[in-house]
Amino acid sequence: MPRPTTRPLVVLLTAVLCALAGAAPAAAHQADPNYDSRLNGVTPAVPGLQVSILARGDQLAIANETGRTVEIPGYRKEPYLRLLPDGTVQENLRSQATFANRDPKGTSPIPASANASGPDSKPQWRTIDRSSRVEFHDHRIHWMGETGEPAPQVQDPSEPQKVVDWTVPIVVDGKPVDVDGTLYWTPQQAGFPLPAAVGLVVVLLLGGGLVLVVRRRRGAAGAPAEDVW
Ligand SMILES: [Cu+2]
Repeated sequence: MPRPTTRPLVVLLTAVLCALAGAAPAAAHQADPNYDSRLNGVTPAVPGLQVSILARGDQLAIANETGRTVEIPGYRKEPYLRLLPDGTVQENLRSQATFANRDPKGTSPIPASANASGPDSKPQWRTIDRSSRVEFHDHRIHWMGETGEPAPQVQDPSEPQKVVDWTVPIVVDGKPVDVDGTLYWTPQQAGFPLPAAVGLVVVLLLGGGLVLVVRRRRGAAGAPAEDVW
């Protein structure tokens, strides 16, 4: 009878490593891991309005089950996004924010026609979804500086601390609603991102445990304890 081989173990470890490698590009789209933006609340609370922060502040997500219109103004108070009661989600092609929010650093080109300013400026709406939900990047809720660079408010870069409170004003059924949160400095170990460190520990533990299991089995079967790795 052939000896049990370590092939299934190698397959398992390879799968774990591939999963970790696959996670890396997604992580690259997240906000700076040295910062964490957290939601404090929505004032006044609106039944059916769900607000959340994704990927440490990279995206703000708003779902509208209020049965009313939810409007999200841009940085110049111009119409930027709106969620209609029937689930339609639209962006204003005349809003600077529509283009400036397409990348985290705000460096996407902005067409000259995106020059709306103020709440009464004429919008040009484009339907982008019908899911009652929108996720967008907002430059007010995250760190816009270089990755890993501490904000001026950070006294001791080795210690986590609050950086700044932020507010994103929105409008529900014509009435102002504030989305409030706080940006925190959350220093990571230099040069070695936390997810990679956690992944490495998992792989080492798995690998160590499997070697032990294989050796014990061989020991029990009286097989020579040679290493097949
Ligand atoms: Cu930004």
